[in-house]
Amino acid sequence: MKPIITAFERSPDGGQGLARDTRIRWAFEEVGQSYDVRLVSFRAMKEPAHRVRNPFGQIPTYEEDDLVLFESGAIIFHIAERHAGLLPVEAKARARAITWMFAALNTVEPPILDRATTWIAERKEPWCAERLRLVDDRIRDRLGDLSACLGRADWLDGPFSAGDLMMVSVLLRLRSSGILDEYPNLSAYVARGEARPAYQRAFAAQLAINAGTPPA
Ligand SMILES: N[C@@H](CCC(=O)N[C@@H](CS)C(=O)NCC(=O)O)C(=O)O
Repeated sequence: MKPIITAFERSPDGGQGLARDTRIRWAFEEVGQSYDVRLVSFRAMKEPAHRVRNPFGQIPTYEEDDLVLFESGAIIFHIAERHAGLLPVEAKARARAITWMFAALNTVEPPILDRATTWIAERKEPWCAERLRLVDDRIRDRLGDLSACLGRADWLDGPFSAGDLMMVSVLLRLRSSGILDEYPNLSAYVARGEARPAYQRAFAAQLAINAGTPPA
């Protein structure tokens, strides 16, 4: 049985690839594992049948036989543990790649998500511009450090890994803000991630659903 993931029946981003099923699809494509997708509406996500998969009523989830997982980080780690290609074999390099997965999710993604939430939920508030300025400063703190760490390297620690997959996925959310352009090596890093054939296939698959032309 192929693993099954859940994705939005209709993504709020209209197919820009920012919903987190895209990062799972990308991981599957990198390791050559085919998968099925169960599409869920916003209403269905909050119903008991979906909360069995994710207690918070969110996507993405992962099902394989009687194993059910949620949290994109846990799902990608699970995929990377079971297939070659996303985590180095050498123990210390592997531990460092996993560290970058956590850094992406725990250190870099939070202020980026805060920006999205401010924009979506608070943009009509009179203090929104001031709040965005503060949030953007926190993002710049993180990007400045990340940019220094990446330097002129292609990837964060040796060959492309699940750490890069996660970091690029997180940074992609900044594209429309223009902030990423202030860090040319990070912009180029994200572009390198997006140029990978596996990412292109993942992006196209989610776009097809959101454009109403899923593959037969
Ligand atoms: N930390 C979770 C976040 C999951 C999440 O926020 N999912 C979004 C889509 S990308 C969602 O389901 N939003 C709808 C909602 O929360 O009601 C993960 O990485 O999987």
